[in-house]
Amino acid sequence: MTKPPLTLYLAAPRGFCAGVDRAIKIVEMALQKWGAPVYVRHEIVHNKYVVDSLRDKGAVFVEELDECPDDRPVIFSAHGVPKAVPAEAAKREMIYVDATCPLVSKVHIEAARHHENGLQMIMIGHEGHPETIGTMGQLPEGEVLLVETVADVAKVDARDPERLAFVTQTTLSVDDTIDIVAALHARFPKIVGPHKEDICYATTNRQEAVKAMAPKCDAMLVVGAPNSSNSRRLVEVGSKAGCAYSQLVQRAPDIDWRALDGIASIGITAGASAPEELINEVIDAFRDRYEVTVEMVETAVENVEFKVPRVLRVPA
Ligand code: 0K2
Ligand code: SF4
Repeated sequence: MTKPPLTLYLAAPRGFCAGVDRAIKIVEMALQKWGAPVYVRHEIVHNKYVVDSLRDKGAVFVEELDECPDDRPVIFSAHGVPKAVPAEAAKREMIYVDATCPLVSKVHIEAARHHENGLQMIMIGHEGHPETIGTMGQLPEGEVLLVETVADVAKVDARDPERLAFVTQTTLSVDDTIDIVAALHARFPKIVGPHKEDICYATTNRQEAVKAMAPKCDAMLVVGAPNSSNSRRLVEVGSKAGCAYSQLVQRAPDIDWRALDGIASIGITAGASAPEELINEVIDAFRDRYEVTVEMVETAVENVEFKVPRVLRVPA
């Protein structure tokens, strides 16, 4: 039977970012250095395939430090942790390695600096997300006010409206955040913050590529996990940019072929925590059913790399 033709648009950049790559390597190096088991507090990155592969090599994933024994190393995930977490690990004299992405750590430092200058902080982020918990947890309880939407800005109860600063989660929707930042500036003209926001290069680039790709596609799939904030934002960006059927899939078996019936083009991208193996698995599933012509939609070239410490340092 002849296969129907299909144009497969492939977004670039897509998939792993420098922070994810570094975090995974840190777990692998820790396993080599200390042997199994090495504990990891929270999924090192939000991807089941990555977590399962590391678990197979001897990593043990837990949500809280009190689930770890004192005498085994523990790694903190790429999303960052509240200050109390390394403090507790140090108190228990544990070996710990912080795999927080350097771009998240940069936001932690910004928040601490504003606090030292006596400014009250506002964080634009998603409630309950580990990165938001980690960034807010850099300062004492109650010092950071969370804002999720433009509507939340009106509800901010500032100690002194003239002494405020803001930071953001690194994986937000660029366009939604522009609106929230504008609302903050409108209500608090003296608010201090980054030039635009703290959204990282990888989040920005993946959203830009989707914006260029979505209008060409009959449907779009984002390879990524349901708990991956940056992946979910790509689905939203795809829908808003003109591709009404934009869906998240973890792996090829998640594809709803019936919903794709009759398409002539498909767009494929992946969140920053989705490995290329899974993207290839999805592409191969299309090749099985269609006569595929791949067209790249490249809006940026990334060459960011974060150094992994050559020798994992044990904190003093
Ligand atoms: O996008 P999320 O913050 O939910 O996290 P992941 O899907 O694990 O992607 C890596 C980003 C980690 C920190 O920014
Ligand atoms: Fe770092 Fe951005 Fe990747 Fe998060 S998405 S790990 S902030 S590079």
